[in-house]
Amino acid sequence: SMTDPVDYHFPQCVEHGSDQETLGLYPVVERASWLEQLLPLGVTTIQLRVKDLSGEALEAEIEQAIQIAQKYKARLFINDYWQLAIKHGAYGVHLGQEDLETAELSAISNAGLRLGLSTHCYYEVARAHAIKPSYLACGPVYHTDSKDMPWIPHGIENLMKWKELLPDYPWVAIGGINLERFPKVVQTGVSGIAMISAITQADEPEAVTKTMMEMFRHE
Ligand code: TZP
Ligand code: MG
Repeated sequence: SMTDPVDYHFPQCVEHGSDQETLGLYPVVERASWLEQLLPLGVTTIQLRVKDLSGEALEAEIEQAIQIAQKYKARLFINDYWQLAIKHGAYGVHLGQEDLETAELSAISNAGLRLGLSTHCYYEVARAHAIKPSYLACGPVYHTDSKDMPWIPHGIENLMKWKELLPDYPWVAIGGINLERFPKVVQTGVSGIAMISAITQADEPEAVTKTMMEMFRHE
């Protein structure tokens, strides 16, 4: 007989339905030292996305990021390394669809960690929905130079469409979002706005972060 393949239900990251709490400005960074730089400014959600370390150096970076996030009571999502995220007690894990082939979703959910999933097209949105993650990320909204992407940027229009299709998830917008585009993205009503280069390549990362947090608050 056919059993329901969908038995994953991840804890939500925010009280859904409450507009009090959103994921907010969501910097994606490659080193733990960024957390010490950004979390004191009031950033509440952040992702550690390490692509160039392995072994002890990788684990040390993850452990350090988790410690800093706990100190500032921020939600830290670990990209890719779900076992290390579980081992060291991160708030959550962020995975791409390709990671679904190997990640043990039940282990993540049993450990009480949140799960964020990337989606890039309608099919991936449907597949992600079957897993019932804690949030859905939609990207790239605009062209990005930070990651090779075979997808045409969605623009605000598709982001809105998908968000309306599955309104019960916190949505996170990512890809090419900078200070100039930020207000437009805020207006879509997404829960979180994620970025790499607009913060990590900025001349004054703290100033940019503060300005964007202010824009989010005043929407
Ligand atoms: N996933 C979709 S777009 C993207 C990722 C990891 C890169 C975002 O980087 P940037 O610099 O904010 O465009
Ligand atoms: Mg991945």
